[in-house]
Amino acid sequence: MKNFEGRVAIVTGAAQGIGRAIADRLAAEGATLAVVDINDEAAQAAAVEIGGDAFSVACDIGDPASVTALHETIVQRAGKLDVLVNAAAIVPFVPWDELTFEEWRRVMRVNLDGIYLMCRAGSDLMRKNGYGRIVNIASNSIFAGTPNMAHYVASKGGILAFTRALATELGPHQITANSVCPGLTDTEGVQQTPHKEAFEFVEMLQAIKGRGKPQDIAPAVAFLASEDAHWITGQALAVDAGMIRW
Ligand code: NAD
Ligand code: 4PL
Repeated sequence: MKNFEGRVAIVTGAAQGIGRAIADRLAAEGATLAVVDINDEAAQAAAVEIGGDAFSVACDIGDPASVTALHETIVQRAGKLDVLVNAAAIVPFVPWDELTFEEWRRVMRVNLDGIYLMCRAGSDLMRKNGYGRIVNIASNSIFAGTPNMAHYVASKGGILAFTRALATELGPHQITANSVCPGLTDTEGVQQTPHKEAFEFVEMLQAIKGRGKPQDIAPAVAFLASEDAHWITGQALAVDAGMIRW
């Protein structure tokens, strides 16, 4: 079903991993897709692979000027914004004893400041048409208290709470805001960290066995980003084979 025909969507972090799988899914369902990532080369390659009218925009979501420029480009290239999926983040592995304030700030700048900047600019654009779907990617680590990423877990908890508040602010404009909380997922990013050793451990806690892939996360995001989800806002959905329950 072409759920996103005539819809313009931004997916951040779409050069690889979970963001890429979400971009693939929305484009396959007809969205005009902006592949947004700080990794310009990989974002360009992804947009070419996705094909159709997908285009890439290089953006550092933690930089206000970069986010403003991105939204100007969206207006020029697509004329409006219907869907914003914030998947870009830093996924660190830093034991507590090694966690410095500098490292804390590095992660907060992207994972929390970046979400604010994208939602600020994105929702201002959506309001012009009185329609919008925002999906922010949090993590089930906020329920599990996953080790070696206290700053990341804090940033993701911030996303969950912020998204609840955002839903209240944007409801009057027919814009929904929800978060999705993936469990450990096999991505390029995770493969570059010791988190890749944790798959067997999380599988033990999952109701459904197996190793989470980006393609396991994308359908839940696509649903919350669809017109059908108009009566759902301020919610958080765990997509982790039943590892956590709430
Ligand atoms: P990844 O590291 O494979 O990909 C992240 C992408 O974000 C990269 O392409 C990177 O270039 C981009 N990015 C980083 N900083 C950016 C910035 N400042 N501006 C723009 N783009 C930037 O990550 P992933 O594993 O696919 O994770 C995607 C999302 O899912 C993240 O929000 C992550 O926190 C979340 N998540 C991942 C897992 C997991 O186990 N992989 C679990 C739960 C939640
Ligand atoms: C359970 O979001 O949710 C490792 C790395 N383990 O990034 C995550 C779990 C990781 C997670 C995450």
